[in-house]
Amino acid sequence: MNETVYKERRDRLLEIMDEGVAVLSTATMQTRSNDTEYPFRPSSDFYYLTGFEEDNSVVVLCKKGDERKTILFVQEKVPEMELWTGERLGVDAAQECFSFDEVYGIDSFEEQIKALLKEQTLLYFDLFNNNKIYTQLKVIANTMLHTRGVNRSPRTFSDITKLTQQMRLIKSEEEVSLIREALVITQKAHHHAMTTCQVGMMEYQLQAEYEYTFKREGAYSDAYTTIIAGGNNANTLHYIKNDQALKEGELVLVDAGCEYGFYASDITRTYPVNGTFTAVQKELYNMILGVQLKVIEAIKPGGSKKELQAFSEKLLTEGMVSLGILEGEVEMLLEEKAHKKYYPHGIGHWMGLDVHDPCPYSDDNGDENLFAEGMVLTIEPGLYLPKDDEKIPEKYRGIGIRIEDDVLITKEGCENLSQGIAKTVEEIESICKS
Ligand SMILES: [Mn+2]
Repeated sequence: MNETVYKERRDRLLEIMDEGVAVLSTATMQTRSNDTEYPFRPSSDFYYLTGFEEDNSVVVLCKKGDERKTILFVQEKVPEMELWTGERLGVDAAQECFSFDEVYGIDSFEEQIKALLKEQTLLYFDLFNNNKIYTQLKVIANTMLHTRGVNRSPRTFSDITKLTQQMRLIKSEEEVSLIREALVITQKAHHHAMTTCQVGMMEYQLQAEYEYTFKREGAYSDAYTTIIAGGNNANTLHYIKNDQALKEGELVLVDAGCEYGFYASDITRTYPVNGTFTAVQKELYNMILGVQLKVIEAIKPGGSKKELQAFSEKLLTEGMVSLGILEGEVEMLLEEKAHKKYYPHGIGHWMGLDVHDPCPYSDDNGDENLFAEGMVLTIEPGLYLPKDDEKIPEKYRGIGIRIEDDVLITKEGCENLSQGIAKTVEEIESICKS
């Protein structure tokens, strides 16, 4: 994205924050074991405001009277270090390439921040993160508080992520294009895996087909750990062991999406291991698909996730009654929450820089955030029918099905961003057999 996009976001944040200093650190490198580390990924809020991808960096925004100042702290260039870990942009180039008022080496953070906090009483940072920068801030604020001669020092801490995550709720066109790019790759991965899937294959082998496509097509990585759940494993919602064999006559539930340009995609498809749905599987699958399509159709600006949740619960309960999975009056069953046993999760979630974008679902009064143009969410109804549940007809036991798409709220209604990914029984069977 163009650098001006990030500058505009910083300007917007400066506009909505109260007078004070805001500090956001990027993520820190995480140890995997001994001296090996996980690949680095910037923290989403930091990236959203800076577009800067290197670790060991911090952004500071200052607001005082009419004065505004933005500062980026970066890892300085150290040639001996670059031999091992690669070239860094460094202070001078960062000053040139990015439109911050000032850029400094990270080593001067403490000294600089002390000066900036003088005569300021409000300090914004990520209150719920234990990053060392934030710990350091609290120590500095405490020292200032107890220093004779300092009249004003920050004693009010406020959560910066409340503001950034509110901003992240509405996606710009550029952000939506990155999600579309991610979905192009995720579509290829699902279709490729459907053609590769066969009886006897291990779940991790099918996972490898997804990861292969993600990497081959230039995705940064998967946006979350891929779930490959054959047969009854689909009834464990966050099944990521992926170490069992895929069996004849069973379905496989795959929840997989790549991350592209740091934007997520999140798609679940459930398809037959051998390429052909049985009559029973088809019956259940089409019921859930019908629900998913109706829920998507109901999405429009002014609507809410709560409404969609209730709608999906009603439709799935009706479906379960018609198939004999639940017995009784739909209204009664809904009241007793009988459906929760087989549909225990939400209809969807915000998606963006994070697969579960941490944007608010309600405001400070507890009122729901109503849908508006530019919001992106997933729609993922599912039913999970454990193999040892004797309350349900035997033919359905051991089946778990979820169907998930990524949807953009538009001016008129919504656009299913992942509509190109095979979803009907006919489309899936045709790709599985090709
Ligand atoms: Mn999801």
